[in-house]
Amino acid sequence: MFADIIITNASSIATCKDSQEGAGIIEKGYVAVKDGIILEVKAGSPAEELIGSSTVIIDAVGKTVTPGLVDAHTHLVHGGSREKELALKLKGVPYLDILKMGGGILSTVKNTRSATKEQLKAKAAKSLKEMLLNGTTTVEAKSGYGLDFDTEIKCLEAAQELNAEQPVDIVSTYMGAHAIPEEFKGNAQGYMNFMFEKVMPYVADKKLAEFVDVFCEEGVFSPEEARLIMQKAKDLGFKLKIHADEIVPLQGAEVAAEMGAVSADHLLAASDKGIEDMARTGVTAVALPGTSFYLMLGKYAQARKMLDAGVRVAIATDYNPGTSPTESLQTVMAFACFGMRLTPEEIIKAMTLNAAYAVNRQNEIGSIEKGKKADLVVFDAPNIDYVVYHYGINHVDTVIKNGNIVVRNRQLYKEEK
Ligand code: IZC
Ligand code: ZN
Repeated sequence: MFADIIITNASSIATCKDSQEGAGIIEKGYVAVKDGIILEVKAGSPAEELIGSSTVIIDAVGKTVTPGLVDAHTHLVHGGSREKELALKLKGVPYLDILKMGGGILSTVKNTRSATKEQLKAKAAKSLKEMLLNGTTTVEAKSGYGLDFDTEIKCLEAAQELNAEQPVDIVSTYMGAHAIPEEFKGNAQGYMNFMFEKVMPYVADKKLAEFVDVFCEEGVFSPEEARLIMQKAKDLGFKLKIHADEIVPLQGAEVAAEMGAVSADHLLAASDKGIEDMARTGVTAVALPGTSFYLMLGKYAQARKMLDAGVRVAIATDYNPGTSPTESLQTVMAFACFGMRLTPEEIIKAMTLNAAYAVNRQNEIGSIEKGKKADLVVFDAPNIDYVVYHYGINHVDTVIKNGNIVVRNRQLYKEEK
């Protein structure tokens, strides 16, 4: 059988297979793709039978091949930006105080409500293009900057339409429980009833999201409220995520385990018991070290401790206008290494297979193995250590999505899906 595409002569291939130690590195090998699926990944050179007259050969001499990167936590669709809060942050005003003053998330809510769906799509499309050029082939995208019915639906529809219009796959999450809107100020129960009765059944019915996420934090949603929201989501058939123990320790990791969440995200203030509970119940931890850096928290999630406890750890950008304004997983690799002290092999696995677990796509994407989708990145770097070490720039040379070349020589190659 002829392959459609063969990436040959790769210096290094990080297969990121579950069964392998570290990132399952193959030195000097090739990857063959047929009909959008990975056909073979091996050391050495491809057999003659694989190469037909129409086979596209990509010479990866001196380069590193990895699975397409999976960004398992973003707030992709939103209006406006928050660079004006930088001055306040530098004066030492805490994130939760800016939110209390009606800034923070609530200022992005104003900008998102006043934007049209087309405007939101145009802004998000720019981010998706940036992501693709930086090696991201699947992205999780949360709503949560609308909070009212019309704007939440507008944002989820924008994500759904973008999913069909460009190459990056989007996994949608409804996050009405991101903040309590001004119109329900002091009435969390009223806002929850509104989500339960009006928004969540509609989102479920129209299949606008797979996941429901809750911001469990002091002054936002309490663990008791998070449980109620997660239970309602489960009853409607959604899978669960939770922003847990980001700033104040509230036993969010324990709530994630108890409710059967697919992932718990942030976890800077997670307790030892919470970490044990996550390991026991198979909750994937999503660490967001770019956010720790940007909030100047002076600490990171205890990713090493979680890994040692047997928790699957993913790493994502948390791309959002308030606490992590970057689309680049490569930028976040630096914080994961120099902040959380993870190795480059641990980091690439956390941004591929483990991230695929965090969005429930582990059977289709996240590793280079026969039968998985051909989502692949070729980095212009001799090994994965080099990508992390030479930080602050984009090393992506080529991206293959669903077996199609979408980035080549650092440029967009073909835009259709
Ligand atoms: O807009 O501040 N933590 N949500 C929860 C955020 C940060 C995003 C924001
Ligand atoms: Zn977030």
